[in-house]
Formats: sequence, structure tokens, C-alpha cells
Amino acid sequence: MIAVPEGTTVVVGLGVSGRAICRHLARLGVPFAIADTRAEPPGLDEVKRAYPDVAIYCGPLTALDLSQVEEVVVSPGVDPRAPGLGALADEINPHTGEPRVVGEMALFVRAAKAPIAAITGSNAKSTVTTLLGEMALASGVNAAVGGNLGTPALDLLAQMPDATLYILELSSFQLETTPILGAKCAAFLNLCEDHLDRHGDMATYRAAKQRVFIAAEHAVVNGDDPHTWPDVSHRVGHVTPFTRHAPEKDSPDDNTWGLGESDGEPCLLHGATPWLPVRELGMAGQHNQLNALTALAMGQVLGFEHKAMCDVLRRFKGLKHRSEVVATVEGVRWVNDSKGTNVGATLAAIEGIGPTLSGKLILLAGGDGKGADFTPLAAPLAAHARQALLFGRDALRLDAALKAYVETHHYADLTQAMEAAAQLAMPGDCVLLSPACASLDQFPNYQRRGDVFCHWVAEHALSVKERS
Ligand code: UMA
Ligand code: ADP
Repeated sequence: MIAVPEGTTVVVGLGVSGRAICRHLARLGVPFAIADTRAEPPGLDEVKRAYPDVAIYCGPLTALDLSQVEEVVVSPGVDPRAPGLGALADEINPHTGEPRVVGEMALFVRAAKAPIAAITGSNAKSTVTTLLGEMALASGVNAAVGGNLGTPALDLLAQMPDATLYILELSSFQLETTPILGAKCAAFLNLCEDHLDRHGDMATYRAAKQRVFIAAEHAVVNGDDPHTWPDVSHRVGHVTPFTRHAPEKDSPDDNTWGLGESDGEPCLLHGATPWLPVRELGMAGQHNQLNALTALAMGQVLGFEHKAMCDVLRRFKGLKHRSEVVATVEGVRWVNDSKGTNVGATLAAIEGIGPTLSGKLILLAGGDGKGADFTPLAAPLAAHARQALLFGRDALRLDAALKAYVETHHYADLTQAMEAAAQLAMPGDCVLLSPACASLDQFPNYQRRGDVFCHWVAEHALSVKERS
């Protein structure tokens, strides 16, 4: 065993977060070492050049004796209970009063001088985080936006030292290793099966997300999903729900944000007060109406301006790779929802697009299902889909869950599935890439998967144009 010197802080993982953790510790002058379970982690040479005097251990963590180290800071992709860390995770660091194994957010909370607005949930985190960031900007608030989306949280501290608010998208992985967040406003958007390969079961996954409420001043929760409400033990003082239904008309103090009618027109409402007609929203689909309500609810708690927030909702068209209409070719709409990496997201896409079509959906799905149950997709596909074209590692598991409800076929990869979709789609149909799976079995990330889709659609559109 290799003994890591006493008093050292050990950074585990050399990915985006790991490198941000190293930069933060270097700025603070804290002595640190680096470990990565891979024999040749990405970016190794760059890190060796940046920190020539720092020890870097590559390979199994079980080869290291960590018993004398100050603390271990794990990257989000590393399970704090992985072999080699498990025993340490149960110990308390006498200097911090926190567990000996923490994640980047523990370091962030210790250093941050401005309040935190935190957003978690199985889906819609990036959309809501971006919307809230735009609303802050439009309201003249000097907010730093990042976390699981974009810039790692610790880099924000150095990039925007004068920020007056941190708006952070936080994953269950990041929250699992955050001892106390203390957010000014914390939102838990929704809960569906995801990351069960890491968390084991839904209760553990939910418990990780519930940590967003630890020491929070104000919670924003999904009124249609009780799992997103803070457990009593968190003692959050103020709770604001959002819902797909209309808030109670007869209760003037109702604090709920919802969807209802005002003067016969569908509107985003706060209690009985209309804020914005739905037709003025820049984003399409009911799921995005909920996302707009969430951002408004958080923005109001944070003191953003009413008009500035509504202006953002009018002009914001949504993020790339989320139910993005790429092209309409010979009457067939091609939609890139590559960020649909779990069953809940794909469900939202099918239910959002299916009812709007004169034809049918052709779903392209598959990849790494992360242990999820695909059966919730069966009924909506039976209602809205012509076929489900499956590819990737979990194509057979998807097939087993869906074939009794919708015609299914398997393909070696996404491109072959797209070629088949182009053959069978009819005018009025929509070819929807919403894989319900992570991409990592066949692509470096979901963005590349979406880019492959968009590129193929562009070539397909060109060849159809040249033919006609
Ligand atoms: N890994 C090892 N051994 C190690 C360290 C990492 O095998 O010692 C593997 C992990 O198991 C994982 C991969 O390397 O498969 C990357 O892990 P990482 O923790 O180094 O990831 P980062 O590059 O730091 O990126 C992370 C987030 N990734 C994960 O949580 C897996 C990024 O979110 C995030 O943008 C970034 O930090 C900045 O905060 C990505 C993501 O997919 C987009 N997140 C999941 C999601 O949104 O569902 C949670
Ligand atoms: P996250 O950062 O949580 O992955 P994104 O905003 O990137 O969230 O959206 C991820 C996926 O979730 C997209 O496929 C999108 O269509 C879907 N989605 C967006 N909003 C919602 C919602 N309110 N409920 C369920 N799914 C949603």
C-alpha cells in the first residue's frame, strides 16, 4: 500500500470538477495530492504540467493508505463509498466537523460570500437554471451561473469574485457529498428513475436530492409530486409550490404558481394573479410551462423584477438538445431531444409532442439505461407512436418493455435507426430522438449524440432537396 502523507487533501478524479477542485486548493495554498481510479485518466499530462510538485496516484484507490489524510474531495462521478473510500466516508474530520469524504460543494460553501440559489431534480435542471440566470441578468443582479451545467461551481468563485448570487444546477452526485448547502432558495423540480446504477434504489436517490434543502431558507417544490417536498426534518421555513393545475381561486393568500385561465386565456398564474399568457412563452410544451413557473417562483423569492422575468420568458427559446426542432423534411418533423437521458424526460417529450401531431411519432431510443424500468413509456407510445426504433446497449431491455404496445425494431447504431426512420415516416409524423438512456455506450456525451442526429438530418434534407 502507498501511504498518502499526513495532512494532505486528496482530490479524487481528474475530470472537469477534479481539475476545478485542484485550482481551488492551489489558490488557497492547501497541500493536495490527486488520485484517479483509471490507469490513464484524461488530462493527466496537462495536470502534471500545471502542478509538477503534486503527487498523482493512478489506479485502484484500494492501493492507497488514506488513513492519515486531512480530507478526501471526490468528483461527482466517483461514489463516496467506492472501494478504498467506504470506511473514511463514515469518519468525521475534527477540523471541519464534516465527513472525511466530501465533494466540491463542501469546499464551495466554505468559500462562497454570496447567497446560493440551488436547482435539482431528475429533469429540467439546466433549463430552469439557465432561465433563472437570464432573469437575474435582466433584473440587474450580478449572478454567477454554473454547477452541473457549464462552469464548475468552484471556478465561479474565481471567475466572479464580486457575484452577489450563485445560481447552481446540482446533481444528486454533487448533493450526496454536500454536508450543508444553506441555500437562500432551493428547488426540487421532479423525481423519476435515474442514476440507479450509482444510488441503488429510488429512496437513496431521492435522499441525495433532498439534501438540497439542508439549512435552506426557502423551498420551491413540485405541487404535483410530493417526493419533491422537503422532509419535515429539514425544517424549511417557507415552501412555494408550482403545479400543472390552477391555483385555488378562493384562497387569496395562495402562494402557488400554476397554469389556469384568466379572461378565458391560458396563463401562468401566481395564486389568482395572472403573470403571462401561455401563448407569449418562447418555449413550447407543457413541461416548459412548468419550467417557466419554477423560474418565476424562484425569481420572486430572490427579488427579481416582474417585467424583466416576463421579458426573458418571452424571448428564451429553450436549450439545444432539449425537444429542439431541427428541420421539417417532406412534412416530417425531426426533433433532437438527446438530453432525454432518462424515462421521465422521454415521457415529457412524447406527451408534449405526440398530441400535437396530425401523424404519429417515430421514437429513436436506446443507450445506457442506468438500470431504469422502461415500462412507463409503453402506454404513451401505444397512444402516439408508429414505431420505436431501438439502438445501443439497452435496446433489448427497451424492446422487452415496449414490444407488446408498439412495433419495435433494433439497429446497430443511431445512424441506422435514422435511415430506417426516414424510410417509414409519413407527412405529419415526427421523428423524435429522445433516448431515455445515457449516451456513453456509443458516444462521448449526449451533445455528440445530438450533433450526429442534427448532422444526419441536415444531409437528409439536402439530398431530398437535390432529388426534387
Ligand atoms: N471516473 C473514474 N475514476 C475517477 C474519476 C472519474 O472512473 O477516479 C469516471 C466517472 O465514473 C465518470 C467519468 O469519469 O464516468 C467522469 O466523472 P467526473 O466526476 O470526473 O466528471 P466531471 O468531468 O468532473 O463532470 C462532472 C459532471 N459529471 C458527472 O457527474 C458524471 C458533469 O455533469 C458536470 O458538468 C461537471 O462535473 C461540472 O460540474 C455531466 C453529467 O452527466 C453533464 N451529470 C449527470 C447528469 O446531469 O445527469 C449527473
Ligand atoms: P437536466 O439538466 O435536469 O437534465 P434539461 O433542462 O437539460 O434538464 O432537460 C433534460 C430533459 O428533460 C430534456 O429532454 C427535456 O425535454 C426534459 N424536460 C424538460 N423539462 C421537463 C419537465 N418539467 N419535466 C420532465 N421533463 C422535462
